Amino acid sequence: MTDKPTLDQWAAAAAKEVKGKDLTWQTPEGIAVKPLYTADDVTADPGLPGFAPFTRGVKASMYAGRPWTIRQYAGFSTAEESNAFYRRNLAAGQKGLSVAFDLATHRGYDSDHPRVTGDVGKAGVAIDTIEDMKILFDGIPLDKMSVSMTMNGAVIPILAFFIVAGEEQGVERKLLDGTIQNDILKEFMVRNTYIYPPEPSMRIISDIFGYTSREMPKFNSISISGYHMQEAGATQVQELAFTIADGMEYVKYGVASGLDIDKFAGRLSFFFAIGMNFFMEIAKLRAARVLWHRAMTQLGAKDERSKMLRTHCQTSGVSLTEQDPYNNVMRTTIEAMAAMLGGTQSLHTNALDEAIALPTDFSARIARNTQIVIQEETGMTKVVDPLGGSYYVEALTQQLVDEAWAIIEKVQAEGGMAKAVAAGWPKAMIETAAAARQARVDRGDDVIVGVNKYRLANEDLLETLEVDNAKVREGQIARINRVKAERDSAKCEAALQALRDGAARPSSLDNNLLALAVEAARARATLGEISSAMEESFDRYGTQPTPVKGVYSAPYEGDSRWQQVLDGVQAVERRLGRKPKLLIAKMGQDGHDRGANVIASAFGDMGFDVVSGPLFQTPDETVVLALDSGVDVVGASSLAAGHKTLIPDLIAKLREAGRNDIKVIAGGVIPPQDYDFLRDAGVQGIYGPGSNVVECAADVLRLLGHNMPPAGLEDAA
Ligand code: MLC
Ligand code: 5AD
Repeated sequence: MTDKPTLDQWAAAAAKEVKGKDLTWQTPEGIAVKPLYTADDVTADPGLPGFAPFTRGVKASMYAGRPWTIRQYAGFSTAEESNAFYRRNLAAGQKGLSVAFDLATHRGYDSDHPRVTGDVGKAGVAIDTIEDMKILFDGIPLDKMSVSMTMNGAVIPILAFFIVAGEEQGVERKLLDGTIQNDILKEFMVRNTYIYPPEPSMRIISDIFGYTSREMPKFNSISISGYHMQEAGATQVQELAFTIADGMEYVKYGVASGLDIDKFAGRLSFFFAIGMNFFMEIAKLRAARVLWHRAMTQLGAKDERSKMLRTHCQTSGVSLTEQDPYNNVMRTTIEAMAAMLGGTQSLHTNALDEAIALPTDFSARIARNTQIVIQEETGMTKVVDPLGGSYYVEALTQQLVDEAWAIIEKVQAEGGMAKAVAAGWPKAMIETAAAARQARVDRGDDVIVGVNKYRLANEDLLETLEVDNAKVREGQIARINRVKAERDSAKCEAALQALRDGAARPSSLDNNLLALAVEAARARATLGEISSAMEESFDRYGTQPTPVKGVYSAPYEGDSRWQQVLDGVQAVERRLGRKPKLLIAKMGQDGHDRGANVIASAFGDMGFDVVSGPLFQTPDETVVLALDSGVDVVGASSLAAGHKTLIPDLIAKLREAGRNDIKVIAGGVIPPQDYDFLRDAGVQGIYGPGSNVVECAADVLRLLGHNMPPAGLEDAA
């Protein structure tokens, strides 16, 4: 009988095969993944599903008993169109609803507000009054269908409309089933659809916890979201740590507002992104459950349901590509499998046209069927936590718990997440990770098929969804006017006045903002009116971007193309007698700022003088900033489909000011079908997802009259 081989013998055999090459993989979160895991790496017993700390899942039978909810996030144009889309999807096998609102709604503006002309109906559905909300759920019984609503800024009017829509359908509040995102801390960190400053925003959340725990026992009062952190560039450890720390902060605020922890904590839910690092994502969901159980035990919860982390997941948008978009179907399938192997309760799978536009019926069908095929054809749901006991997955789970807990402890030591967010270091950590990732992709160190490797010479145009935003806006304005004409204005004004007074006074059992807004919704107050009533006391919040320095440039040291661009910038600088100056402009209510921040960081590192414009500007405000700052180029970053309205408007206004010499370029999620339209309007460079930032800079130098050689000729140059 031969002896069992030892680990040393294995190591020697492997080293021989690869001639001594180090096979350890350093992941972006700084975890050293070894090429082999054995029983020696497993330090913790994962226990059993349905039992604390829920490593293996929150239900004993998991998907063998009931599969996760296929919950596709959707919304565009009007309530009528979105309602019809929902009904088609439900008939085709979707199980739960998830509403995407347009950015005007998110930011508390009615569709007739002058700041939102480019945004109405674009990235989601426009909702101005209870009448819109009723149409949105027409024929969809709110006591039978669970509905998620992604709303954070204008959370009070939207939840009030939802409650009153249920009421007017004949559904009692206690039967309303669903989830409201209501997670403001991550808005301040990464998603940016806040309205009010942090303090009153946290009060709103406690008021919602209070109201829903008393009145809506089946409703999940928050969806504590890491998703947007990963989309903004966070590593999995950062996503995990900041999300759990956000959850702890909300619990502390709820308790401080006088609520019993076990009365509301059972209805807190979570939301994570699932990207392409397959096993890391599976381990992340398992680690999240362990961490939440630990955190809630520490915070004094007694009921096991308060310590049970239930989560929705969405496959990663940022991992998908504009180039060769059918590859996105495979990516999404892999990510969906990671979500299910990690034990999610609910899942959205992205459509293949993610990097270009909102889903069409066709792309939404493939996305939905990705989940249906996994559930109904593969047998994968039959066994609970099938990866439980995998040496690698168990070891990685434990490692993620340890790494994330270290960050959570740092947050706690500094007084909690609200303070950390105000201090800004979590955001800076995420932006650093984002800039580092962009550099790895641009240099080809991280492979993206079809983008920096195996790129197609010619791409076919994909048919995409287009929303006629002017038409939607007209229709919405007509409906707002009708509602205002038909309502009892004295009653509506009294309800709004009560809300104003309520916002001016501290929260209490009988001064609850949601309860007051429900009255205003019944009286047909608009979303904008309800938001403004609170804004009078709370004020509107804004921030200034602060791009990180030296992160993008670090891996480029000694790179000849990089040097060529630096030389180009200096040549232009000598000619102008100052550095070339670029304004990064964010116009409209689009708060997606990962791209803008990464560009600002990278261009800064290359020697450009970069002005990072604030979020939510109008074209007029952008022109003023461009002129006051004396810029040579304006780069408009657009990810929410406002580009066809806002960028031409910007160019027209620059021309009116007599400044045709200022070059305008555009970047972000812009369908290639729109390129000619934008070029005709005067845009001189368009950079979609997957653009190499160093080459964008080379282009800008050409625009500024520098004779920049094409890439690949640096040795000859
Ligand atoms: C589940 N159930 C079981 C079971 N599995 N019962 C017996 N045996 C089993 N095996 C029960 C549950 O206990 C529950 O009942 C009921 O079935 C429903 O299951 P669930 O697991 O709670 O699922 P669901 O209702 O879908 O709720 C999932 C959730 C919720 C808790 C994660 O918060 C949710 O749906 N979130 C979705 C969030 C979302 O879609 N966000 C979109 C963001 S997009 P009971 O009675 O116990 O409740 C975005 C993009 C952007 O943010 O930026 O714009
Ligand atoms: N419809 C469908 N999906 C949407 N997303 C955002 N808005 C919509 C919408 N209106 C998805 C995208 C994006 C993520 C935040 O949510 O996948 O990456």
